Amino acid sequence: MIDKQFDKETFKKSVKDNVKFLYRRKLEEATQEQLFQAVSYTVKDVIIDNWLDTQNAYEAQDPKIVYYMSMEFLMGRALGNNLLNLGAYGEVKEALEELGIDINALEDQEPDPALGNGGLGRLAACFLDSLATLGYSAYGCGIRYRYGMFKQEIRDGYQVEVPDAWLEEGYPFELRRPEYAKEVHFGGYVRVEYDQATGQNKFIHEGYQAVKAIPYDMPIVGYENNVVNTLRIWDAAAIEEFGFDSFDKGDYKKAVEQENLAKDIVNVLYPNDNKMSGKELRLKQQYFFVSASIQAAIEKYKKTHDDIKKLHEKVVFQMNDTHPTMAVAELMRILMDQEGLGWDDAWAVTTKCVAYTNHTIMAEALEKWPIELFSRLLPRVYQIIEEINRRFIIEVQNRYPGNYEKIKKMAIIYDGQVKMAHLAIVAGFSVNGVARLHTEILKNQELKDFYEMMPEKFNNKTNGITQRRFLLHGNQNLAAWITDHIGPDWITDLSQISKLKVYADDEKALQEFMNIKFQNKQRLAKYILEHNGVEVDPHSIFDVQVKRLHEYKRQLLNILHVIYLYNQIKLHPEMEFYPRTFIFGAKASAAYERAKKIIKLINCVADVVNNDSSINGKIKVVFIENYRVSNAEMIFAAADVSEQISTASKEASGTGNMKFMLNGAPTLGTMDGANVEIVEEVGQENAFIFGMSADQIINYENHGGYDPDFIYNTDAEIRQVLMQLINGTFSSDTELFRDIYDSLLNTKNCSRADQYFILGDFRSYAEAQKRVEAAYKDEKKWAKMALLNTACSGKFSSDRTIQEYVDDIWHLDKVTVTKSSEAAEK
Ligand code: B1H
Repeated sequence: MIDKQFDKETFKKSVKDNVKFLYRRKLEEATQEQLFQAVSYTVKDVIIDNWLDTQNAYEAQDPKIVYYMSMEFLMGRALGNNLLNLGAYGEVKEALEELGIDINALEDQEPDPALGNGGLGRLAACFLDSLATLGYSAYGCGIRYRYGMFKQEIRDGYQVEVPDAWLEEGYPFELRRPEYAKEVHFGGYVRVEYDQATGQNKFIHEGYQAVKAIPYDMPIVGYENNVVNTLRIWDAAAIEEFGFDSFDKGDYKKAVEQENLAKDIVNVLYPNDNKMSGKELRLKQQYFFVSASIQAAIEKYKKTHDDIKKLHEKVVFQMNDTHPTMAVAELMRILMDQEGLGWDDAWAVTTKCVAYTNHTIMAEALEKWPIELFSRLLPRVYQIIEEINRRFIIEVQNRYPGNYEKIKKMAIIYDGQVKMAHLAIVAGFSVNGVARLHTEILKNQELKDFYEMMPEKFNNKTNGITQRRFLLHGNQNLAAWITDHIGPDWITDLSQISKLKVYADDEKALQEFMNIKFQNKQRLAKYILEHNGVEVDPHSIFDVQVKRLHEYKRQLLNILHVIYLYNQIKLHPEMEFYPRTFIFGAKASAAYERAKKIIKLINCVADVVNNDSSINGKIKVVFIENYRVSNAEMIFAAADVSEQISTASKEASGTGNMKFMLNGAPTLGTMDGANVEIVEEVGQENAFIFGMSADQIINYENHGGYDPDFIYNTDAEIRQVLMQLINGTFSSDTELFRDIYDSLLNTKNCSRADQYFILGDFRSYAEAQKRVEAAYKDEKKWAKMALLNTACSGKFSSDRTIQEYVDDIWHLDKVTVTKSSEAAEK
């Protein structure tokens, strides 16, 4: 697949030329940053040829297009991934070596484009990779935040947020497309005018503020198939350049306002995971990218099609959670106010074009907007939502005559609020959850009323991850070993990885498999030494929990258990204990005080445990600073144990769980989210499952009866651990962790003591951890278990997930792209 542009000599020359043209320097004088830029531009050149070829193929074949609408795309670095997908990584690595450049160091120069928080944003990125690799025409639609997810620094054990200025040096893998700019309107009012000619009312939006949306395109390279799709993210600019023009007209104030509005909209990603922030600016962000994206989609459709009533035959909008749900009303607005359709025709098209994915049942994440704010910012869009709501309520009344409870529970607008999920369900032709258990909870609990009324809309799409980033790129040694044993087909068809099962009892193979794990552990140990100054033993069990910090994910359960083990070892120095390294990585939302306290607690425990010579280094605790996509790749590759310990029913799917499994780390987890399906694939005996079930948790939540105080009072060892939070063991300030302590008990008479059942699951977790230790001591047994996790991970490729979306929801056409250079040769 290596094409001519990657002829080594041509490549080397191009890099040298780029260094010269961009920086007026010789190769030997260039900084690492300059080399990164020069190499990236060379790579981009090649990509652009494929991009054009893809465009031509799409124009010729006119496939249906999916627009994946998402506030977040957590892309991670592009250089290495693009090279791999181009099939040029090996060649380029060699070429760079010949120039005296280390490709790893070069990759490390790239800032992580971190336009997302966690799972939801990373899922969007994996989906784009799979769509391109499977040859489907797709656009990612999002926002070009000037500042992405903050960088996390740990100072004195506390999280400090540092702005992520990822665009500072210029990002080489983006293309500004001012020719596709769109206008987006905010505020103002709607004037109704009777149109004599049609006998219909016209709705005219006036007195608004306008912002210009300018798209930047990022190439999404498919794996060795010449396909390059597009992630289109929007920047904002003032419509009128601030200048003499407006100054002379006395419009100075307006010009400044427009300038500021534009600057603010795309300034920064909201750093909340699983929590809605009810800020006006967030609503602006949502409408800004939704409106621009839909305008662009319709413009593109109209270039080659003349019947707007058939839009749904060529276009589908997938709404990544409710954040882009304005798409429903915006599409209606454009179809009616600009394309001249009546309500019924517009509704018929819209409801065949939009589909909705739900990613969470956490109450605090459900989007509800005050109607005051909504109608003021988006008067026409609000008007349309009111009409959708009015018509929907009539439907509910017809279906359930006299049942006002139903209206109360199902209305889109109720209690002065717009409920975005209700709008998405009413207008969407598909509503999907992200793992089987999650979809069942949606159907039977959270969205029960909607499921009863429109069961045909509901379906499950269990999440997946791209094996190309999280194995082929992140764990290159294992990838090579797998290819040696079963061939390379797993790269584009992960179900093939089950062929590894024949090696489950092959001692040589198991030994090699574990040797690779050991090398990856050494690599991580080196990183930890460099970044944390802590020496960890790669022979110890690497027990890893990396994910956003949230109480429902229960990092607190993990660290309380570490304290418990520490106490045990101190009390029984002679007891057998296999050395463990507990590795954490997590960002807490900047305003989430308790989450930040838990980070501090982990670091305080680390300080005490790591420096207590009496335990002979049996336990080490490490908090990896600034967990992000680039270091995640290395961490998954090095993990022995995958901690997936959320309170059952709370984690919709999880995707980190799949990345660990792919890299041969058994799951220590609850029966939550996709863990359920992981266990189904790998077998109970190759996972460590503990804790209450989702049913039990939901039952407690609905009927009460859970009493953490009883556990505290009757279990002395748990009580000791909790006491240590407030008795100076981990901080001389005995008040420091008081809030955490209080959150677990009824001391403050709080109604939801231990909301996440940490004490309730503690003993079960400790027992599961004992099983982990016993299993790990049996080297052969463990190796087999680890290998089987990799071998059984086939289901969890995002290629499988995307194919299901295509078959059941999107109905896209597969496209093949031939290189124009190859075509010309023929
Ligand atoms: C997930 C979010 C989320 N679910 C609101 N919901 C946000 C909600 O900024 N906000 O307002 C941001 C993110 N994120 C995650 O989605 C789930 O917790 C995971 O379980 C799931 O694997 C992931 C992808 O489906």
